[in-house]
Amino acid sequence: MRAKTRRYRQIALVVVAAAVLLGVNVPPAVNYVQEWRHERLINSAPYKAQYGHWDTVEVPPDNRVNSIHAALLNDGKVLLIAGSGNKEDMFATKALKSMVYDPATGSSKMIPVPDDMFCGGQTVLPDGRILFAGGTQRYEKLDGAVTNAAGAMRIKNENPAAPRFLPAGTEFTSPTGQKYRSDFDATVAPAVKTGTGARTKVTASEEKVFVEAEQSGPAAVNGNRDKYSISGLDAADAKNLYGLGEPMTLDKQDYQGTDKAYTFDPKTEQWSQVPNMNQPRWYPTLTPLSDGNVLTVAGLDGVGQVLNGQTEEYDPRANTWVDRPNLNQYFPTYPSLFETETPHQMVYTGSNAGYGPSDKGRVPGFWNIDSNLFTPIPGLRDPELMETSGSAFVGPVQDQRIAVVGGGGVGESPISTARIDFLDLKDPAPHFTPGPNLAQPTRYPNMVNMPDDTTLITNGSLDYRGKGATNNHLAYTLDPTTNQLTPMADPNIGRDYHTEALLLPDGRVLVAGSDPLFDDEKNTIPGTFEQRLEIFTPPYLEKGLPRPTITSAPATMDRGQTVDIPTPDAAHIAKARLIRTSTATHVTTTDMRDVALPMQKTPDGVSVTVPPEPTIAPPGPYMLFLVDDKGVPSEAKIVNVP
Ligand SMILES: [Cu+2]
Repeated sequence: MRAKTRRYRQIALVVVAAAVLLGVNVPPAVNYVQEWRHERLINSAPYKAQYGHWDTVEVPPDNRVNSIHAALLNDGKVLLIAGSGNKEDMFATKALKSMVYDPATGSSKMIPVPDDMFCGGQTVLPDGRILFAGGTQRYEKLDGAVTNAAGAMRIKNENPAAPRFLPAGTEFTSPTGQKYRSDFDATVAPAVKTGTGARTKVTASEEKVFVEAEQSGPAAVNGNRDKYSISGLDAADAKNLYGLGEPMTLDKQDYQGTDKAYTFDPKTEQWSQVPNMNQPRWYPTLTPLSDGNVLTVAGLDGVGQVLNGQTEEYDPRANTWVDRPNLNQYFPTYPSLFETETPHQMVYTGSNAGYGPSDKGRVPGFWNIDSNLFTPIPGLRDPELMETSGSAFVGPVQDQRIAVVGGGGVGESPISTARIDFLDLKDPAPHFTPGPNLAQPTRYPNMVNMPDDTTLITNGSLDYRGKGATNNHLAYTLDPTTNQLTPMADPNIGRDYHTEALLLPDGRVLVAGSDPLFDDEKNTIPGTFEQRLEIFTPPYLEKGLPRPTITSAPATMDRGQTVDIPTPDAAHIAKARLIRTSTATHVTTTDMRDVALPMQKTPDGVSVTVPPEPTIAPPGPYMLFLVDDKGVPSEAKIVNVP
C-alpha cells in the first residue's frame, strides 16, 4: 500500500470530484486517473525542480542481490553485499553473493563471496579497500523448529602445555549420561600459567561451542550448569579438558556469528581473507578511527549470545586484530558509534539494531576508548524507542552536531517514533535537544550527508519490518542551519529492514534493499526481498542550472595542506566539501562525514585547505565537491586523505 502524502491526497480529491461530475464508476476511474495525474505531476519540470526525482533501476536478473550491506568504492562504483541474503536455502547451497554496480554506466557484475557475509560489519579502510568482518555461521531456529535440546558448551583446557583442537561432532556427556555433539570445530588455547614454584597458578582457557543433543525430545533438556566429559580422551587428558554446559533447552536458537574477516579491493574487484577476529560477530559495528584503526564492537557470538562488551581493533598497517580487553562497554547489536573531535572520545547515540535486552547498553553516552570511561548523555526523547533508529553527523562535521532519527521499541514492538533529536557535541554540557518530527513514526530511516550540507532522510516503515504494509514512501532533507525538514519526492519503492542508501560522486543517492516480513496488509503472505535499486536525483540537479566543474584534483590531499583546485566556475563557487565514501547496513552508517574545506579564490579556480585534525578528516577516500552559490554541486573527484 502506498502511504499517501499531502500532495498526493490533494490530487486524489481533485480527481474524485472530476470523476463524480462525469458520473463514472469512481474507484477504477480514480485509480487510473489518479495514477496518470500522479505520474504526470512527478515527471514535470517544476515538480522535479522543487522535490527532485526518483528513478527505479533494474539490473539483469542474474545480477540481482538481496542487498544487506552497501559501500561506495573509491572508483565511484557501489558494492552491494548479500552473502546468503537472509535466505536459508542460499546459505545451505552456499549461493553467496556480492555485486558491483556502476552508477555511471548502469552496468553490474557479480563477485564471488568466500563466506557468508550476511549481517557482518563493514567499513572503508584508509587505502580504499572495504573491510568486512563477521557474518553468519548458522541460521536461527525458531521455537517450533527446535527438535533437539541444545545450548552453549564452554570447553575448558587446564593444560598450559598445548592448545586442543576439537572437531565438529565432538561428543559431550552430562552427569546423567545425556550425549550432545558440537556443531563446529573449536580450538581451545593452552591454560595460562602465572607465578613460579609454590605460587604457580594455572588459569584454564575457554572456548565456547554450540552443542546439540544426539536424541530429540525433552529428555535432553538440562537447566543445570553441569560439568560434561568429552568422549575419546584418556584419563590424564580428561582431567584437563572438559565442558561446562550452559542450560540445554528446546528454546529458539539465535543466529551464530563467524570470526572471519575479508577485504575487498576495488582495483581487482576481489575478496581476500585477512586474519580472523578475536571474537565471532554477527551484527557488529565497525567504526573507523582517526589513527586509521577500525574499532570493532558488539554482535552475537559463535553460539548466538550477545557479546558482553568484547572490543577489538583492526590495524590495517599490521593486518592484525588487536584485542582491547579493558574496553568492556556492553552494547546491543549494531550500536551507532562515532569518534568525536576529541581523539579516542567516542559518542554512542543509543541507535542500534537487532538484539539485546531492553535494560542494558541502551543509554547514549560518551565512551573514552583509552580509559573505558562511559558518561551518559541526557535529554533524549523516546529513549526506549532507539532500536532501528538512524544517527549521523549533520552538516559539516566541524560543527559536531548529530541527529538521531526515528526508531522503535525493542524487538518486534509495534511502537515507533517520528522524533528527531539533535546532539551538539560542542556544548559544554552536551545534551539532546528536540528537532522537527518526521511526517510519521519511522523505523529504518536511511540518512545521507549531501554536498549542500543537508541530510537526506528516506524510506523506512511504521511497524517492525514493514508489517501491515507500512513502508512509508517518504523522503525529506534536513537542513542543519534551520533544523527544518523539507519534503522531497516520494520514493517509488518502499523499504524497511535491510536497506541502505549512499551518496554517489555525481551528487545523486542510490538506495537498495528492503526485507519485509510480509508482503500484504494482513501479514499472511511471506515477504519478498526487494532487489530493485532506486536513484534519487535531488532538486539541485533538476533546476536546469549549469553545474560547476572541477577541472582536476590531486589523487591525495594531506591533512593541513592547501591545494589548488582549478575550475572555470571559480566566480560562483560558494563552498568546497569532502564527503567520505561511506558504507551502510541495518540503519548503521558510522563512516559517513561531510568535511567543510576553508576556501579562497585563485586566478584559475579555488584553493582549499584540508583540516589538520585527523578526528575531523580521518584517513580514507573522500568525494571532493565544489558547490556554487545556487547550491548546485559539481560532480565529485575522489581524493585520498592519507
Ligand atoms: Cu540483518
